[in-house]
Amino acid sequence: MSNDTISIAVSKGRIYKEALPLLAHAGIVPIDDPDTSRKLILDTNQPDVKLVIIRASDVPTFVEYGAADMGITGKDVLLEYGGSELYEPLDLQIAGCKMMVAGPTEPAAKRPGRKRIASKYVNIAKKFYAAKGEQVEIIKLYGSMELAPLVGLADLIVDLVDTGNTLKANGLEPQEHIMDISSRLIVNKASMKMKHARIKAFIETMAEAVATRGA
Ligand code: PRT
Ligand code: MG
Repeated sequence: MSNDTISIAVSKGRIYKEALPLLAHAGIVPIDDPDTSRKLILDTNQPDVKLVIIRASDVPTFVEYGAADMGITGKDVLLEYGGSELYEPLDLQIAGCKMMVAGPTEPAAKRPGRKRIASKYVNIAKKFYAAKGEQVEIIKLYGSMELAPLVGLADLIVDLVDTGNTLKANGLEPQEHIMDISSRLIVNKASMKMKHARIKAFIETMAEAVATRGA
């Protein structure tokens, strides 16, 4: 992105919706609506601030490579991404949920061999079971994790849980709490240097918005 523009990468959906009031507090109001517009770069009321609309899991990549100066994404995505070439200055305390192990309410007969865990979050799952010293087989899925125990693909899943309704509807229940998840503000390292005053001011007003909201 050009030097006189500040760009913020954000996924549409719940993170975008919950970030809007915080951005508004920082004086940033998008002009286009990502639900009705096909634009991937949204103009805002501030001519030099743009929102880049991308998949949640692509946000760290865009920010690390400087395709966006900053980004807003879930801690789950950041942990799974793994790279350390990003600043993570602020917990925005939005899009909250829990990373959990879940399994059938009525477990099927035990299969021989290692426990199988299906997840989109293979790195988080690996780390969790390694820390427990438990040898498991992790199976990578890209969605509909809840299905895996129902069809005998896996014994358990590692997934995000909010209300627990999705688990319940599929005969599953939460079993172990891995960690709390919320969305974070991330910043490209070069942008932090080159656009320091503006980014610092932005982080400060966003921090203020988070504090005000929590009060
Ligand atoms: O495009 P893609 O599908 O990859 O992204 P997305 O549509 O999932 O993005 P979006 O906007 O939904 O944001 C995803 C981010 O929101 C995650 O990375 C988390 O940081 C955060 N978040 C918070 C959640 C949830 N809560 C959540 N409940 N992401 C997903 N869920 C899923 C959950 O896994 C379950 O399948 O929503 C379903 C409903 O949850 P229950 O427990 O309320 O039934
Ligand atoms: Mg989704």
